Amino acid sequence: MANHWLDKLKADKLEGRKRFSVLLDPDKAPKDIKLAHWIEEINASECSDILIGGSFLSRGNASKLISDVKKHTDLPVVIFPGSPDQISDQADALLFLSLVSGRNADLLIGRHVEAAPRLMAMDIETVATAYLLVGDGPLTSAAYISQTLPIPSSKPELAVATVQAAVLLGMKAVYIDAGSGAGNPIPEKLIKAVRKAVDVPLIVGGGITDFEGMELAWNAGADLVVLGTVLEKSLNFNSLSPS
Ligand code: 1GP
Repeated sequence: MANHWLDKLKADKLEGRKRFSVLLDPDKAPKDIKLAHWIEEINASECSDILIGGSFLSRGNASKLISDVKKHTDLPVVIFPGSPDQISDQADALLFLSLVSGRNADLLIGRHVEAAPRLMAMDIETVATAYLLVGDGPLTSAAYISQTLPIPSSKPELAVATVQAAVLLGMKAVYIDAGSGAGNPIPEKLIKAVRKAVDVPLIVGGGITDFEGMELAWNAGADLVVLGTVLEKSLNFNSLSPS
């Protein structure tokens, strides 16, 4: 399977074209007409990608949401899977996440073994992605559900060693996440340190709520910034444009 999505991300990285993605959580995304309206708004914005997934789904159906979203947009739809049941061949790409900040074997390689036969049989681009949870604030859903400790945000050297190991293992992208709705986004210093350490596309998310936050992450070295909670609360792109 060709690496269309990753190649585009790399090309934009080289050209310095910064991207941002909306993250749709299947538990919280609207349905039917309201979803169509949302996607229209997203299409009309500067948003470059739509990520779909969640670390904990109580009722949402990721596959259905992916098919519904694809009906209304030409933007790349990328799966950000919390579990193998969020895989769908309707998406353009899937972040094949390994939670390298943690020591939960199931999330380092176990779920991947369960998912691999289905992924190999599908026509979907999979992007081996080093996924790091970072933060010291209140426990996030991602940290709780994964039963892992995040990397302390004041320890960029731990994040650096982790992404270096991941790249040596062959991972093609890095996603540093403060967790959905985090009180504090990833600190600039840590993003800069990771950016300096490895040359693969860098995705940053968690707790970013406005254009200043996006700009700070981009300027520190993020290639793709992810926003979920702020847009779930109100799908308003005004605060996400330069003032
Ligand atoms: C969470 O990085 C994403 O995994 C987005 O976080 O919901 O805080 O924007 P927010």
